[in-house]
Amino acid sequence: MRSTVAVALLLVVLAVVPTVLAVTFQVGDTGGWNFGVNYTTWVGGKTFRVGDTLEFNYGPSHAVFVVDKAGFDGCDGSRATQRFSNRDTKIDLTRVGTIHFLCPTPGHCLGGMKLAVPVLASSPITPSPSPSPSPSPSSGNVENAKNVASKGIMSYGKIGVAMVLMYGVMR
Ligand SMILES: *[C@@H]1O[C@H](CO)[C@@H](O)[C@H](O)[C@H]1NC(C)=O
Ligand SMILES: [Cu+2]
Repeated sequence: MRSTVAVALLLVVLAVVPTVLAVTFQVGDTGGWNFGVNYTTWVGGKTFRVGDTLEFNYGPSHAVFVVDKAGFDGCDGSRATQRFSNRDTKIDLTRVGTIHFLCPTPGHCLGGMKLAVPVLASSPITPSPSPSPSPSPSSGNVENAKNVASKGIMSYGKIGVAMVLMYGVMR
């Protein structure tokens, strides 16, 4: 009986820990995947890592194509490797490197519906110590620090939920 509880607790911990630092980004924030959002600006200051997810929300006049850099630069979706039009598209970031997207509706990519997301390696479980102050800290560093901080808060939240679950199991 006790060992069953112990195994259950272990499974909860194993299920929670790997996802502690994973983040789902709403592409375009409240603007979604749409006209009128500058996706270069949206990407700026964010840190994307393997294990994170991009969520595209959009209306029926749009779609999401995954293209290579040439397709991105030329707004050419004809050689897309993935095509989605389900209005709520979740893309798991599984590889380091830049992943490119565009909307294939005529004129939309040229109008700005294109997105290039630089993906870094997955973050370690424990956040690395903040870099020592350099003579001219860039605003990028500040943004990164904020990102790490919010991920840290998120992980505490999930650990808190796990502890509440464990408490329920143990009672
Ligand atoms: C988006 O904003 C960047 C600056 O952050 C600017 O260089 C670029 O021209 C803008 N793109 C569009 C389509 O307005
Ligand atoms: Cu579109």
